[in-house]
Amino acid sequence: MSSSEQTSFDAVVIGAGFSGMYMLHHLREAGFSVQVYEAGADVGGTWYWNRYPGARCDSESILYNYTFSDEILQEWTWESRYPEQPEILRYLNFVADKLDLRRDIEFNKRVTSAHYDEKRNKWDIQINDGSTVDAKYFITGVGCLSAANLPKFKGLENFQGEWYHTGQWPHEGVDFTGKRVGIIGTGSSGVQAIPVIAEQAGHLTVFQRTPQYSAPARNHPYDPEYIKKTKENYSKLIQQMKHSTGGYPVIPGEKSALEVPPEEREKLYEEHWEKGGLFLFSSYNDITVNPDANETVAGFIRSKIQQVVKNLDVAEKLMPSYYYGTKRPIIDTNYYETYNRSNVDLVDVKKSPIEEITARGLRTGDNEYELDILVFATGYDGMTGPLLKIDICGKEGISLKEKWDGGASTRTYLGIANAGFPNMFMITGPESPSVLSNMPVSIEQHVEWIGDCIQYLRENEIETIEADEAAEQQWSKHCREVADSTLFTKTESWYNGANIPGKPRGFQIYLGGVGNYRQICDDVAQKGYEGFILKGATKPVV
Ligand code: NA7
Repeated sequence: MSSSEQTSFDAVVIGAGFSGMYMLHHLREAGFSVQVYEAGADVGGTWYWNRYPGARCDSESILYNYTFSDEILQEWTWESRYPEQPEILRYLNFVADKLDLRRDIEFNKRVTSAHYDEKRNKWDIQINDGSTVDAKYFITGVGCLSAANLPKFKGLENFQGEWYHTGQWPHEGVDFTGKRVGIIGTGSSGVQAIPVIAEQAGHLTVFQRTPQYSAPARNHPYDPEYIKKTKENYSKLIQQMKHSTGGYPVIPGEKSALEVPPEEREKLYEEHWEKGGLFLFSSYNDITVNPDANETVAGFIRSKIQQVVKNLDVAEKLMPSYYYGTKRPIIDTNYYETYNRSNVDLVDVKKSPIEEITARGLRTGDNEYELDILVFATGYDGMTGPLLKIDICGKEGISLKEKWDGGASTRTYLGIANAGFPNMFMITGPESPSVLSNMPVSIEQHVEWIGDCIQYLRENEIETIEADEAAEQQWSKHCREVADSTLFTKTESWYNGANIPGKPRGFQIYLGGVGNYRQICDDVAQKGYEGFILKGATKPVV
C-alpha cells in the first residue's frame, strides 16, 4: 500500500526539518509505520523557508549537523565556517536522499488539527486537503521559529510596492537593484540581510526599534586539512557537545568577569572579537547572571560600534542598553560597517513609531519614507506559536490553547510532553533547551529519547504514556526558577513572548544547560519514565 492510500499509522510527525526527518528515520528503523506531513514543497523546515539575502546559520557548520550517522558525517563536507542557507538546504536534501526519507513524507500538506480519541487511543489528524488519518503517536517537529510575526501595521493593504517577510521569502529571489528599500527589524534576520540588500539597493532605510549587540562572524572557507582533522575527531567532539552547556564543544569561562584585571578581560574580549562568532557570550561564568559582569561585554561591544560607525549620531542609535545576550546574541558580516554607506539610513522607530504603511511607503510619527520594497524582518511568534496554530486537543476535548491559557501558563513536562495529551510528544517544545542551544544537538537528543520511549512502550505492551500533572508543574516551576536566577527574564524578547502584542509573558526555554538536561531526561527514562503515567500494560513492565 502506498503511504498516500494508508490512513492509519503508528506515528504521525509534523514537519520535515531537522527534527521531523530524523524522527522519521529513527522510528522507521525501529519498525514503526510513520507518516510525516510538511507544509513546504520539500524538506528543510527553517532552511526551506528562510531564503532572504544573507541567511546564514550562527552555529559553525561542522557542529550544525546530524551526528547519529558516522557515514553521513564522513560523506558530507561543509564549505565554510558559517553555512549559508543554500548550503544547509543542500545538506538536508543529501540526508533525505541518503536515508530515502521522501517516500514517507507528504509535501504541501499542513496538519490543521490533531484530536485524541480516548476510546480508541488514537490521534485523529486532519490535513488541509480535507483528508484524515489516525496514529497511535502524535509527534510535533514544527520548529520553534516557524510562525512568522507580521505586525498589524495600519494600511499594509494599500502599499503599492512589493513586500516580503524574511521567513517566507520567494524562491525566485527579489531584485533590489536601484530600488528604494525599507527593512523593519534588526534581529538576526535583519542584521544578516541589511548588508547584502544595501549592496544591491539604490537606497536602504533601516527601521530599528531596538538596537542589537552583534559580533563579527569572520566567516571563511574551510581548509581541507581542518576538515580532515575534524572528521577524524568527530567522536570526541560529539561527546563534548552532548554534555556541554550550549551544545557546542566549548568550555565556558570558569572565572567571574569581575575577578580578573580589566586589561586581562579586554584582551580576552579582543581575542574573541578577532576570532569571530559567539565566544563573547561564554567568556566568563557570570555574564548572564551578574549585571556588572554583563556590562563589561556590553560596554566592549558599544565601544566597537563607536569605532566602526563614522557618524556619531548613527553610532549612538545603534548602541543597545539592555543586558548583553538576553536577546539572542547576533553574529554578522559587515553589519555596523554598512551604516557608513551613503545609501543607508537608520531610523529609530522607538523614538518615532511607525504609524502607517501608505500607498507609497511608510509613515512614522515625524517623517514619511517613499519605498519600492518593504522587508519585514520582524521575527516569529516563538516556541508556543507554531504549536498553537494547530488545533490540538487532548483528553476530554481540552485544547492545548486552553491548557496553556493561550500561553499565559505554558506548562510541559521536560518540554516533551503535556499532562492530558497521552502519546503526544514535542521535539524541542517550550521549556526544553531548544533555541538556546545548538539545535541539531538538542533535536537529536529529543528524537532519540522519544524513539526509545516509544520502543519501550511497545516492548512492554503499554498503551499510553502521559505526563503526570504534578511532575509537569514541578518541571515548569524549575524552568522558571532557573530563568529567574539569570538576567534573561529582565529583558523584553521573543524568548518570553514580549515581541507579540497581547501574547502572555513567560520564559519558555530551559536554561539549565544541554548536558544537565540530557542527564535529567535519561534519569527519567531509567526510572521507568518517572513523572509519566503509563497505562494499559498487558504484561508486567520491565
Ligand atoms: P527577532 O530576533 O525577533 O527580530 C525581530 C526584529 O523586528 C526586532 O528588531 C524587533 O524589534 C523588530 N520588530 C518586531 N515587531 C516590530 C514592530 N511592530 N515595529 C518595529 N520593529 C519590530 O527575529 P529574527 O527573524 O531576526 O530572528 C529570529 C531568530 O532566528 C534569532 O533570534 C535566531 O535564533 C534565529 P524589538 O527587538 O522587538 O524591539
